[in-house]
Amino acid sequence: MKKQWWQEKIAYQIYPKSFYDTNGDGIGDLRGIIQKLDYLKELGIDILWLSPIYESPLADQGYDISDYYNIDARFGTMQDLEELIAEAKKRDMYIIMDLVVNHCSDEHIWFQKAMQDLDGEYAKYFYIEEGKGDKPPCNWRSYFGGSVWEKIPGTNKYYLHLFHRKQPDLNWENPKVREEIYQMVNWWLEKGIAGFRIDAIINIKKPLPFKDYPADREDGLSSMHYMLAEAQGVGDFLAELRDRTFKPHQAFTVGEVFDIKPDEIGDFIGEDGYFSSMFDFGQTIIGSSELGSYAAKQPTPEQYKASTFESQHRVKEMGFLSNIIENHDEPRGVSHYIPQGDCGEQSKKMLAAVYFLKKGIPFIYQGQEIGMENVPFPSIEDIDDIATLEEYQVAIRAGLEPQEALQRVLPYSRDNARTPMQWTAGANAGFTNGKPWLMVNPTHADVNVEQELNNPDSVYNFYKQLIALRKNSQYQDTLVYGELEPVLQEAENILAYARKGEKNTILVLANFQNEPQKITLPEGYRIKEVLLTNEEGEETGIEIFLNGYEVIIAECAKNV
Ligand code: TEU
Ligand code: CA
Repeated sequence: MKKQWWQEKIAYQIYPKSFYDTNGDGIGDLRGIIQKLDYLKELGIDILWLSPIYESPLADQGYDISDYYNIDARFGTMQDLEELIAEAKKRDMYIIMDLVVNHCSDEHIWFQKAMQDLDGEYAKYFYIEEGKGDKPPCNWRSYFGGSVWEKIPGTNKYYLHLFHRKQPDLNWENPKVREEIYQMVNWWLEKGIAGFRIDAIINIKKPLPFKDYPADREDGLSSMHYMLAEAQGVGDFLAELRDRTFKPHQAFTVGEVFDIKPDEIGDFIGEDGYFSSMFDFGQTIIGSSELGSYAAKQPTPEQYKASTFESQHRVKEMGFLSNIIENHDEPRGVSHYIPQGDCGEQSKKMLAAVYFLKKGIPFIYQGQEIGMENVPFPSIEDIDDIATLEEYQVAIRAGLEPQEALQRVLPYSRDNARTPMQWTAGANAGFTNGKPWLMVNPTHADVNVEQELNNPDSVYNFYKQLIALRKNSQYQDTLVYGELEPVLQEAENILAYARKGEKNTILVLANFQNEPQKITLPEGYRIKEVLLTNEEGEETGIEIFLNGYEVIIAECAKNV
């Protein structure tokens, strides 16, 4: 694959609302990001992905955009953003924005005009359909619960929203809509941003005409997976988007792509793919249930390993996945993937190393670098996220008692990742002088930036070393471009792989459990030198003793 400017970079996701508040209104803002740029630079970050900051009623935290060309006043001004882009540039850093174009807000002018004239030009920007008798046009279940169809008062017509009813779907079949989108994307790229993370993009193609699929819950509705499996031709839209916008700007783009068909990976992220990269969600979907998150199960280390290798194997030299352990839609990775009771400094570093050194672009989600954990929300009243509130109702409807329902849905709540960034052990974790919009995790007394910067053994400093290692000229070629080969795949709760480059081979050996284990490296591998570990030992050779949650990153000897 041809070398691209972004392949050697490290990316970091900022959730602006919870990053840093500079004016005491309890909401993080763009000036807060500007103030923390040096912190991020010092860590070794190159690319910053900002979750949406466009004008929005924030029904879904900005994933419901009412004006693509404006900044929401709660986050700041266009001048602030321009300053952020310029300040980033001074530090050799790049800003990418969230591109949310499957839907907009019902408060967007297009939708307002559509509702004023259901036969007019703007009505064709959306999906507006006649009901079937007194029923909606079809039985799809929205990602956020209930029908995807919202009745338009005084008519028998409905508009489509795959997400919240305040997020009407844009009609990509209409060439005018596509033109509007390309114009907007180019406007942003010309402003100096380096690219986009592309939201929910697989959903832009609907199999038409609308029809029912088998009901899979008692509500008589069908999950979106059926319609996505049947949809054909999303690639035509995406190729056009690429050619008209991303490609001429050499933008870095990373797709939020679920439900891809296995033979399409090359089309998405190959040499001339629709996107530069796409997230590997293989691990995040382990244990999920069609019944709802109350019925989901935590992944086991063996499942985590299997999924890691499966994703890596599927993509191989075809392209670059983007690797994560969490994002703003997921619980905290350390709480989710490390078996209950075992989450601590050692296991956090172990998880960091195994995901970070896979082939692909490493993404760090804000707070991950200090080991932020899930939040002990005392009650459902403390939850803000619309998806969690719906999952709670699903659990209640399934017959669970309120307390049980809460305990079952909390471990999967999107709000786990959305609480304020923990800067200090002080009031509101140093995030704001006002009242934070969402509660602060009580763990901030121990888990915070200030303390971890000063502790050479902190999770933060481990991340910093991982980043430095991936950028070390001695190992960069191997860690960025080298193939990944699973090692000791059969050994239970051992997650180990080799990265093979022209200059060297690097082994990542992790013991994904609390009990120590002794392993013997297979033929062809012998440790020459440990490059980084979360333990004291300086193991060499082929007989390796691993403590609980120990991880060793080592260079192999040649010719063994
Ligand atoms: O998420 C897309 C999506 O499919 C989500 O429903 C995802 O499956 C779920 O959140 C997992 O918990 C994107 C954004 O990342 C999310 O924040 C938005 O709510 C959604 O699109 C709508 O824009
Ligand atoms: Ca603020």
